[in-house]
Amino acid sequence: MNDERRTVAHGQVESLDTRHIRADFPILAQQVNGKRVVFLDSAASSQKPIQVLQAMDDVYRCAYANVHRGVYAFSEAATARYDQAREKVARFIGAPSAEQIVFTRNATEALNLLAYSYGRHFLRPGDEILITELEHHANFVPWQVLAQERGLTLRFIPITPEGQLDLDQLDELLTPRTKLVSFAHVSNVLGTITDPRPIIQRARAVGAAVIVDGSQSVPHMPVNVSQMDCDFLVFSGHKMLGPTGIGVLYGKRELLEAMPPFLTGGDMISAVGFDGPRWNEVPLKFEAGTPAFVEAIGLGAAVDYLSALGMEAVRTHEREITAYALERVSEVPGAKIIGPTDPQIRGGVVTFTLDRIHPHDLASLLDGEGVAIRAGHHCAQPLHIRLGLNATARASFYIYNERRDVDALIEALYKAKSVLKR
Ligand code: 7TS
Repeated sequence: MNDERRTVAHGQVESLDTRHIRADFPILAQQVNGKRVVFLDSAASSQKPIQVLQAMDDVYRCAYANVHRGVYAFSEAATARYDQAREKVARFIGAPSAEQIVFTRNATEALNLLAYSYGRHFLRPGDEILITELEHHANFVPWQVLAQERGLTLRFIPITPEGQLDLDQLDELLTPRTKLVSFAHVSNVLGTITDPRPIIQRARAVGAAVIVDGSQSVPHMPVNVSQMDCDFLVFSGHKMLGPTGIGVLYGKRELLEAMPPFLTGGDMISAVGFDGPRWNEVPLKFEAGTPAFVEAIGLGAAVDYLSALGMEAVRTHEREITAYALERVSEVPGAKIIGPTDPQIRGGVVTFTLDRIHPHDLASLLDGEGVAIRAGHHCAQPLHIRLGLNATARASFYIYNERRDVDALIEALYKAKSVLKR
C-alpha cells in the first residue's frame, strides 16, 4: 500500500487500491439480505481491518497483563506496546511529544474531561464560550451544562445558507470575555471542512483557548496539531479503523499540566498519604484506573494502517468518491443535498433529503438492498433546528468504499421511490 494513484481493473484511476483494502475487512465479505454489503455509515463508526483485530488478539494471546504494575515479562510487554501506541498516535497528529496524548474512552469523554477540568478550573461567571451551530451534541451539551452551572454565556458561530461557518461574525462574537472556543474541524452532517487556522489565530488574539473536534477529520485527512496550533484536539479511535472504547485528547503541555484531574483513583497519582494525594505526571494524571490498553494498541495498529495508505491519498480518495456521490444523488428527482456542494470543502459525507420520504423509511428500505446509511438528526439537533429539518439521510464514505457503492445507493434510492410511489 502506498499513496500513488493506481489504475484499477476496470481502467479507472483511483487514489486507493480499494480491492486490496476491502480484502482486509472481513465484515465486507458478508452479505446482508442476500446482497453485497454496501456500508455507507463510517461517519458513525468505521469497520476494522484484520491488522487491528490481530494486534489486539495478539496482546490477549501473547502479552497480556495489566500495564504499569508488574515487573514481570507479560506486564512489561503490554506496557511497552501501550507506550508505543501513544507514540504512534502522537506522530500521526504531529504532536510534539507522546506525553501530550491522553487516552480517553472516545471524543465525547475527551470533551467532558475538558469541560470538567479546564472549564470548571479556569472559567468564571460572566465568561463566554464560543461554539458553532453545527456541532455534534458531544461538543454542545458539556458546554451547555457548564454554562448553566457556572453562569457562563454560550455563543454560537452561525452557518451560511451554503452550510459553512459564517466567519464574518467572528469579530463580533469574540470578545475579551471569550475564554474558550470549540468547533468541529469537519461537520458530521454537512461535511463542511473548516480551515481551523483563522479561527485559532483570531481566538488567540482575545486570549481564548481553542479546542478542535477532530472526530470527522483525523480519520479522513492529514491533521497536524503543531501546524494548526490548537490548544486541544479530540477524536475517537472507532471512527478511524480502531476499536471502540478508546479516544484521544491532545493538549498543549502547559495547559495539561495546569489542569486538575478529571477522574481520580489508581494510576493517576504519584503517591497517596493520609494527608492526601499527589498527582502523577501528564498524561497519566488524566488516566485513572486500568486503561483500555488493548484498545489503545488496536488504535496504534489502525494508525499504522492509515499511515501506510497515506492520509493525503485517503483524503483524495474520499474527495473523489464524495464528488461522484454528490453528482449522482443530486440527479435523483426530489433529492436535496444538505451542505456545501463543492467537494473541495466537503468531507466524505453526503447528507440529503428525498421528497416526501421520511429518512427513517428510506434507511429501512435501503437496508433491504444491503445499503447501510444513517437517518435521523445525527446527534446534531440544534443544526437540524437551524436547517428547519427534523431528520436527514446520510451516506458516509471511507477507504473501502468504491464508486459501485455509490451506484448501489442510487439504484436503491430509485427502488425506494418506486416502492413508495414517490
Ligand atoms: N464529534 C463529532 C463531529 C462526531 O461526528 C461525533 C460522532 C462525536 C463528536 C462523538 O464521537 P463519540 O465517539 O464520542 O461518540 N458522530 C457520530 C455520527 O455522526 N453518527 O454517529 C456518531
